[in-house]
Amino acid sequence: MTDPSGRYHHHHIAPPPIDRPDAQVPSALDEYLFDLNGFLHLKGVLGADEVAEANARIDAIPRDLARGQWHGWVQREDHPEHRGTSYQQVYELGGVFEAMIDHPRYINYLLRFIGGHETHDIYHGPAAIDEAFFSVRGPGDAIPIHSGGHELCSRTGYRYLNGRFLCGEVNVLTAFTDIGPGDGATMIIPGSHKSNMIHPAFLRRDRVHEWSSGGGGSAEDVEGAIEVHMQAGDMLLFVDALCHGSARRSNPGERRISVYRYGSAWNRPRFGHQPSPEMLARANPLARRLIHPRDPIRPPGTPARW
Ligand SMILES: O=C(O)CCC(=O)C(=O)O
Repeated sequence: MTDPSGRYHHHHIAPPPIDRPDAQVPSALDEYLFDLNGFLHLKGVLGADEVAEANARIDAIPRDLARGQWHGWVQREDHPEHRGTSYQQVYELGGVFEAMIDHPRYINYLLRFIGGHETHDIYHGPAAIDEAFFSVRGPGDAIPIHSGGHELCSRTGYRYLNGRFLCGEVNVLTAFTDIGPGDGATMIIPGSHKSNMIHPAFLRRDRVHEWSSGGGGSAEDVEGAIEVHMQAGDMLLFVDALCHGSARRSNPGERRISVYRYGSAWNRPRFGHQPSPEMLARANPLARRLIHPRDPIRPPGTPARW
């Protein structure tokens, strides 16, 4: 409503442009629930054939690949085995993993929730992938509880102001196996991205030990944390500031997920991974900017790496 006196200025800025009009746009309810809870459960995004294809690409990686070693442009992450086995840069495996860089089911959600439209952030690009990894966990494996609004972290934090989101990092966690009770489900505390206080569970545990070799921990004893049960092909889209972790797997077999993390294009990738020249050459223009926001500028004649 216009103020007839002209005294008051309307501070609610216009909605941002939609970057991919051909792709799904978050509804008003999606935005309300994401703001309220810090996550959205997107069901049935990948079909059974896509899940099978992705699992086959993972199965092509030798199971004895040592921590830190490479399979083409995919690297096994060097973390303690009580968190299972993780492979970084899985979009390099192609197929479904490559399509997930800018998947039409969620790309507009990411760009809306990361925000920065029509601001200085956008000079760097629409957004960027921080890391893209696949995690395989067996019996006994888990990840401890971490994150939460109390951290006030630029990289992962949650913010909404004047009609715009400004999330530091939004994650797309995709299930490649069905995940139910005993399977080591992801655990979250709904709404904890806005928490002003540290959860007391953080204070009663040896956090260095539980993340270290010989340690281990899960989110199971954390009051308020709930398991997110998923069907293979479902996705959990959440702001990283949400307090999260996983249950410990007690069932036989494996739990398989991927996590693609996205943030502002002025970020750098978490571990410094770079896309391969082949990947850069074949990626569509938006996907290319998400994995490689900027080409370096050098004096004429200076050879680029690629
Ligand atoms: O493994 C999970 O279920 C949760 C993943 C997680 O904690 C993370 O991506 O930071």
